[in-house]
Amino acid sequence: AGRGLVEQRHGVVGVVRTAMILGMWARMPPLLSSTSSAILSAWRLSALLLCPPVLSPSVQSLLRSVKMDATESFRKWKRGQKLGEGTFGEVYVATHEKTGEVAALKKIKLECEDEGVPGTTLREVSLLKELQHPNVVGLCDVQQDNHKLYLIFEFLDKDLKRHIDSVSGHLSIEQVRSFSFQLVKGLSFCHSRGVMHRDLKPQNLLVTNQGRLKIADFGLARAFCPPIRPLTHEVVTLWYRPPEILLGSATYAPPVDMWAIGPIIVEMITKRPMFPADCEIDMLYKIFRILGTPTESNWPGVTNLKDWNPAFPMWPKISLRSIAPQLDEQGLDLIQQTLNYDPKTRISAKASMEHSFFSTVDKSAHNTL
Ligand code: INR
Repeated sequence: AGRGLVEQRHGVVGVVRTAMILGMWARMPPLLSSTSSAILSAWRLSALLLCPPVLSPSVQSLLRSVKMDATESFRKWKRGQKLGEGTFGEVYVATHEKTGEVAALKKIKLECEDEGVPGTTLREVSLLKELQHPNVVGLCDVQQDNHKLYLIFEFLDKDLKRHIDSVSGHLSIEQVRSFSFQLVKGLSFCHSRGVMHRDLKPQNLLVTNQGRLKIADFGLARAFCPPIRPLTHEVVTLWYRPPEILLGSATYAPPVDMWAIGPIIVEMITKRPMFPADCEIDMLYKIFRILGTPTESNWPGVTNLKDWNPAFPMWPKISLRSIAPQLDEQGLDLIQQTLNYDPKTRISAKASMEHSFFSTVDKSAHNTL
């Protein structure tokens, strides 16, 4: 039953139907080590390559690369120390057996492990491989092993949360400006390719000691469909979630990602989360207490949202300056625009790159990988 829901949420019902008719073709068989299984796998893979209605050229090329992995070096990456736990699985440091390169290996938990990796997942993953930008953590390799999927990413020293905590005193305004610019630049690139993040937070922004910022965890929501419950006891953070989602809007659009930019910038400035809520209603009320309770005049249609309650208390708006006093006028204006209640008029990633807060950023300095 879960599977049907997942597929509807992916919006690929048509493809899935075709795939169901084709039965086994839709799911990648695991790559097995014994020769006969390898031959059988190779045969099934070849059959998949001849199946144009289901597979796009990019998936076909991914399948070819997976097939190569099976015959050449089966396990190229050696797993090391655990780095953390994300929505979709555990992340480890990994080293390449031959070259010694260091990478981050993400072990993906699949919903129906016994059936292999769904073709739709592989398609999304192959699209992610093409999402290459200096401010997006690159997906370098995909490895499949016994019904498990491993994604190999670029490795960066630490995440922004750890970085903020490790700095004694405050981050300099120039560092905040530079990180913020790199963040909206990476986001603008992904949005222009039709890929949304859906879960931006300091924990999945990776930074280097050289001041580079790259967004991690991009597009995985579409590829794997977030589990309803977290994988472990870890709590899914609500702190960067926009009001339209909290009020029950079912559609994720790029403004969802833009909302998170405001609280992330404020957190870089103050070193504390802007909306540290412990449940959805607490989250809504924490937003309302700062930005004022939304109304039909600043957010047309808000009262028709599924979880709008006419009994919500009416709070007045307070000045953002009192929230982040260290921030200049331009910075406050950018935050105000990312926290615009109406998603339709919220600033876009592309427009925010031109915002006056970034007028002093050396934009060419951010262009090298
Ligand atoms: C570090 C992480 C360094 N690097 C945690 C971490 C602590 C210190 O998660 C990480 C990653 C990395 C990472 O270097 N590359 C990636 C995480 C992720 C993707 S994801 C890629 O998708 O957020 O789990």
